[in-house]
Amino acid sequence: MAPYPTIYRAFADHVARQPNKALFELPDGRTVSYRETAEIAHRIAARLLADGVAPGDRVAMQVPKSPEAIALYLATLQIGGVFLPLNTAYTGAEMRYFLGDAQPRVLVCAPDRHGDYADVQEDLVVETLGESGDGTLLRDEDRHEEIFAADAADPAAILYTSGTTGRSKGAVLTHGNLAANCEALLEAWQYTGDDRLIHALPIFHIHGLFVAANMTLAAGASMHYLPKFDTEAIVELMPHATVLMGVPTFYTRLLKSPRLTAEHCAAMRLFVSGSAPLLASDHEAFAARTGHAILERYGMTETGMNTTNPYEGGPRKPGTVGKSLPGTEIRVVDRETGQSLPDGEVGIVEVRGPNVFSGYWQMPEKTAAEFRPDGFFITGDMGRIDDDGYLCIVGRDKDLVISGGYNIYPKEIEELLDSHPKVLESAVIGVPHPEFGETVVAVVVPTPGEQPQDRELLDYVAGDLARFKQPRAVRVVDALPRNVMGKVQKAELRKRYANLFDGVDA
Ligand code: MCA
Ligand code: AMP
Repeated sequence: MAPYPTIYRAFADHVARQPNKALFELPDGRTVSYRETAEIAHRIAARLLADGVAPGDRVAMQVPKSPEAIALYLATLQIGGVFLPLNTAYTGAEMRYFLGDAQPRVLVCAPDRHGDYADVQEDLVVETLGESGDGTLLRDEDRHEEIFAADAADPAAILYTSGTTGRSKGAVLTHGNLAANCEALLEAWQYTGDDRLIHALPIFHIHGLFVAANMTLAAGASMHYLPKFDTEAIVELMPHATVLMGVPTFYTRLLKSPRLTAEHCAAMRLFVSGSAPLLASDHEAFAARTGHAILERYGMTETGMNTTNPYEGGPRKPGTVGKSLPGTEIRVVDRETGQSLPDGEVGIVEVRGPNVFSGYWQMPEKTAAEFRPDGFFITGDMGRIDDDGYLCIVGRDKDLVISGGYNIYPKEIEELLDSHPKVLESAVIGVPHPEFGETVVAVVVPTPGEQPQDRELLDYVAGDLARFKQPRAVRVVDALPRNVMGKVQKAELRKRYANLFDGVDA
């Protein structure tokens, strides 16, 4: 029987067919071909095996973006390991949790962080990888070329997604999840080997890794690979590229560049937005300026991509996320009864298909609680289906803040604030922000007799929270608004502070 066509095998086919084609085009003009990428991956694979990685073992990565980091991802898939990418902004405390929970065999970190992790866990091998491929990971010349025969159901990656209660959960995605979602996206967006993607997203999330990079690897395309988002660098690349994938903040920022014109975008065929709601006004302003209707799609860590506006054959409607991808089913149900609702009514969005993850890492009860008996996954997003059958995300049932495309769970910040001796209790909310979509505000009730200052509270959380999670404003109040059940009314707080960042220069 032919082996399951994993993302790695699709990449390996392109290595065989077009070895000299550039996979990465770097800002300094350097290119890295398919063959060169495979060679780096084979060296990393040998090193990981020498470190004792067996099929099913986790390989964690917290490194700056580089072609070698993608090669590390590929090498992990090649040998049947489970890839665990982690945000470079995570602090030591955050990292300790992920390492303790996932128990990786190997952690690959930046050379300057080696000391932070060297003794964090017994049995953990700590390798280093710097921005230019330096570090211990690529020290040896040994190669390993054999491909582990992964099945569709075998785990390929764990991505952590925070929970409304308790700690973060690791979503286990299988080789089948990655391959099926990638295939559906290639078809939906007509993405081919002729495409040249502008890749400016981080590679520790679904968007930058399993949408942008996987599609490029599987199609045999090329990417202009930027270390991070940079408005002018992206505008500069547009005449040499065909596709951009980004979060809404990308588009808010691009619209500020006077060089963004229809003539300048003439070579581009597709602009994709996702990870957070795109403002209809940005959609319209972008279309007026460039002639391109941004294609908005909807996904989540547990499911990869679920829906997309059409590439062809229908309008790309601002404020909607389109229809389900081939092979994926979407429904909107009543929160309590789980019954499907008629089109037009708002309910919880549920999804079923080959893209939906296999479960949370070592949390069978939590996994069971998020699925209906008929296999639909409960997303926690609120939506409705419009007259044209397009899904509109109207809000979230889950207590989540999305800032610049990064997810932030209030619970984690509240627990930290509440542990401060001058804080009796706190509520953390997301409020509208002109650049990041939403930003974090902490509303704090002091311990009787205390008057905590904003600065001392912010300094207190700073050591344990990645910068993007830290509150951008603190409000000290006498009491939190509660409903009759005693539950904090966050909606009321969101209303109260809705205009806090009005007029902040986006
Ligand atoms: C950076 N900062 C942020 C954020 N990013 N603060 C809040 N929210 C953020 N997202 C902080 C920096 O630490 C810095 O703090 C200050 O803001 C200014 O940094 P700046 O240089 O302007 O930021 P940047 O580096 O340009 O980053 C902004 C960004 C970036 C380009 C929007 O956050 C980004 O690339 N976001 C994409 C996230 C993403 O890939 N999401 C997909 C996950 P200070 O100066 O005060 O120290 S969701 C997903 O995968 C699902 C499945 C899906 O549907 O796609
Ligand atoms: P994550 O947990 O990082 O996978 O983030 C997934 C969440 O991002 C979803 O559950 C949605 O709440 C949100 N999201 C992703 N894409 C969109 C979109 N196009 N519009 C609105 N919300 C989105």
